[in-house]
Amino acid sequence: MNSAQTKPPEANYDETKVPAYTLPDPLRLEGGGKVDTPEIWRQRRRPEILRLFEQHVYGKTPGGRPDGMRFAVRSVDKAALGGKATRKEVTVFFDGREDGPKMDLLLYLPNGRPGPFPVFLGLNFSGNHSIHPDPGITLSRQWMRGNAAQGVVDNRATEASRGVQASRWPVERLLERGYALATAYYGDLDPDFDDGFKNGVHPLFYKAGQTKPAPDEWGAIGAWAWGLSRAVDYIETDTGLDAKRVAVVGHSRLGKAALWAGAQDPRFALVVSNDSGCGGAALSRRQFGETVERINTSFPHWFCANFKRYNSKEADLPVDQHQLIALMAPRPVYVASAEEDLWADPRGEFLGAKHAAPVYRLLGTEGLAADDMPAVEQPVRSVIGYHVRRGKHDITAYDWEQYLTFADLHMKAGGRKPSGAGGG
Ligand code: GTR
Repeated sequence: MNSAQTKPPEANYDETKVPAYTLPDPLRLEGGGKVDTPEIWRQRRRPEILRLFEQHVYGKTPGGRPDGMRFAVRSVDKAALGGKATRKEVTVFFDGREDGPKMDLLLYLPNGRPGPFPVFLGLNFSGNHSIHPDPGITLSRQWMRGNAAQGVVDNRATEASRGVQASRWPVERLLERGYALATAYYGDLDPDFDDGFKNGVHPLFYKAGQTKPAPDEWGAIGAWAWGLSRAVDYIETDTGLDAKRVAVVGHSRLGKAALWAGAQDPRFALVVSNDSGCGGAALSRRQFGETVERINTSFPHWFCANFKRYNSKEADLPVDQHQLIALMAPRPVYVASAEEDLWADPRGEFLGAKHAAPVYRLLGTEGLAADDMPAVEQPVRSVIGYHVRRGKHDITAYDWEQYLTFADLHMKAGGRKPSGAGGG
């Protein structure tokens, strides 16, 4: 194979070279009718858009909560982090079997305050032990991407891997501000390499004779999003946690997964996309930075096989990513970018948020209180929130401060609005 022929074209970083495009209208039915009442949105248009994302982008999730799924509390320490927190570890056995696919959830709850606590839930990249140096966290035994700097040896974490991602998880700050944290390693759901879906949770749902997902069935992002919903299944059973106030947060590929989880599962009261880029909050039609062809080439296992039809054919996509954000409506959603993260297309992420706003307005909320991209580190805190911070592709203390303040404003006090989450 001639790699020069198969290599996707170079990324565009020039705003003047963004092609002219027309976005699919979230407030127009596929058959052409106008969506001008909340009822038409809920009953017809929302399900239609969700199906289009399933069919063409992320793939259908073949099952919800599996029969036989069970939770086992593996450890509780009521005096973790010098007494500031209660740390819990809970294993979710997806089909009930000890040796079947499972997810280890790590939870921190604030001490010395009355619960039940609102929760920030997010998957992590490097194992639960990586989010904090706390020696009480069980070291993950799962496959990890090779990373000597993170103490990964032969694709397994070691003691040297503890706390290597701590800058991304300001646990004490969350606790101080009255939130619990729940996290799990994304590789528990599907290890992030292209193995034809032999490992991870996909085989749990194969029909007799099936060996890989059908072209319109889920890839890795679908599995990560599914795992986030299974974490909520656990949260619903824990009286220390407020299952009506769960914010799902994710960085980068896990921001794509957080958005897809929030779109499918209305139990998420608030959704945060941090630098999620292509296939996340950024408009695909802009073809700025990472493109559909590029992402499908580098990561053939992330989306459904049908998504590859749109390689270099963004204009043919029946949806664009503003409609994914609109699926959250009227629930609060926060999109964040980083100024130097051009690969993720900060302006495209802002426009994804902006073009979701008509749906939010139809449902009686303000939408996004900005017509133009705000200046760096000038957060917009309407029900659709947005900021672009200084610096690179990462999730930082600055980002978390904005999410905590946004959650205080839109989730902590009243919980979900009486109009209900965007469920149906
Ligand atoms: C990049 C990928 C992005 C983003 C990022 C990440 O290689 O191109 O879409 O997902 O990885 O997850 O850090």
